[in-house]
Amino acid sequence: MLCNCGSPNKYKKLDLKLEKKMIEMKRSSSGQSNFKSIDSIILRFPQFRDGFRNLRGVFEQYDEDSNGTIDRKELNKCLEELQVGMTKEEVEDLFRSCDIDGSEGIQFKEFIALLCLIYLLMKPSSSPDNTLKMDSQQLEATFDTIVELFLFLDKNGDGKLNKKDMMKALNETSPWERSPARVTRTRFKEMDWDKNGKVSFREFLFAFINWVGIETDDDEEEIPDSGK
Ligand SMILES: [Ca+2]
Ligand SMILES: [Ca+2]
Ligand SMILES: [Ca+2]
Repeated sequence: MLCNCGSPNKYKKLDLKLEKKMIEMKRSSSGQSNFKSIDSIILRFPQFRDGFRNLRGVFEQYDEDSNGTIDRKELNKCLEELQVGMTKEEVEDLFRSCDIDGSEGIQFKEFIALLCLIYLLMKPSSSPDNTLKMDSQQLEATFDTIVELFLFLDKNGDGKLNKKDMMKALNETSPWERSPARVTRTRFKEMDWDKNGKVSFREFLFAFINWVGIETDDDEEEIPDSGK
């Protein structure tokens, strides 16, 4: 999934939009956060997993030919039904920026990220009706929490995570307390695909989905660890 390693950021526009959004949200959050530490986040992983699992049905609904991939045609239909008012260009941008394995299609994991980005880009909107028509409060809560977590980690509120903040956050909590700094450095490198020294929201989102681990559906007991 890290095939974008080293390639220049082709989706600057989308990432800039997200960055702005994050800065905005950080400002309006007035520094309040429900998170005290990474520990409190890990405690909520089962909730995240439930939220992601519920999305499986949505994914299958839009994957009309059931090939495990949502192609452009299927995505267009999906966005139409969700009443996402995006231009063709925006949709293409979104499609490519979420198709991170370059498979020319959106797999389940990429779909979660895609919905999260749409949700964010549409919020808050001028018209109250113009929100993602997912009819899922749980899903919105999941996405809101991911954003909250990002804002929690973004100490200086510039809309991206820098190495220092990440290392500090990861080191100051018990699961990583005894782990050498090397582990957190590796984790940071994993997140920062385009190697610009910062973790953007999009990079963070994919890392987070992996971190929560949607592929461990059958294995409830698995404890997320810092390895990998
Ligand atoms: Ca399909
Ligand atoms: Ca893909
Ligand atoms: Ca980066």
